Amino acid sequence: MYTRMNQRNLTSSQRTRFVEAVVELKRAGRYDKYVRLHAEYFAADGESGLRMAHMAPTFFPWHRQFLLVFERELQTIDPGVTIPYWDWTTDNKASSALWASDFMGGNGRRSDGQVMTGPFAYEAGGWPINYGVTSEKYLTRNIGRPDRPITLPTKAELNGALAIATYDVSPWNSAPSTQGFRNKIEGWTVSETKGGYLHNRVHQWVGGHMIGAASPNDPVFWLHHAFIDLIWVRWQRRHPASAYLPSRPLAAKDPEHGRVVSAQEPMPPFNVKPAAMKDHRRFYSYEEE
Ligand code: CU1
Ligand code: CU1
Repeated sequence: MYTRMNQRNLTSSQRTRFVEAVVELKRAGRYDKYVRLHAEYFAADGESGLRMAHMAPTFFPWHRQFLLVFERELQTIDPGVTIPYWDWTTDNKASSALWASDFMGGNGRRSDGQVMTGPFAYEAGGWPINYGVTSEKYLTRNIGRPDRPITLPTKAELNGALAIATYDVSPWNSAPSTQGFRNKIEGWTVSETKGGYLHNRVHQWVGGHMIGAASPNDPVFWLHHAFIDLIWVRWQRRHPASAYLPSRPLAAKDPEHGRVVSAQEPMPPFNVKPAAMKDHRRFYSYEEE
């Protein structure tokens, strides 16, 4: 049992240890499989087959397991390291210490989006992009999306989503009309021109590699998703009578049959069911608890 901290409360040594463990995973050739795996399980509504990481109820439990596997591998390098979370309702500016040179590094430069400062800058030598949806070898960001400016989600927006008592609703996808908690947080309920809602808008706000299926190329991915995971925890506390849906496999005649996983079916590539992931305290706790 270990604790995930708010990134703003990490000591300077904790910041360094997290970064060093991540860079060591990359150096050892053990990082990029997470980028590939995330891309592989990023099936959209328009594609065929099972949807797992996104546009599906498994959005929360699949990412919980994904982070857990990554975190355990980080701990083989430094047993004291855990994934910090980034509360983007509070640390919502490009000037936040999150983006300092001893941690995530700064924004991409204007000409090509290349991140020039910090441990993940290409010039620093420790962070080549080996598997991307574009051909750049360097990490890119475009904070705030200056050509069509967007801001990070507010506390009021987050609270609005947390008030929804139903976990997810049919058709369990990215339909803008879908008003369940999962899609409200994941963010397909607001158009892309507005940056999407909560989770999606954070990916859009960071920009560069954080947009799209290969988003774990930017290590801030883990901090963003640790907060998404904490949001699920907050929602469970607020709605103790609510649970993961769908609770049972969908009927064969349901158009979503074979496309979404119910509470007691395994989530590939992991051999775990959503129901087994509901209590994070089996694995870790959050600093705010
Ligand atoms: Cu994801
Ligand atoms: Cu994400």
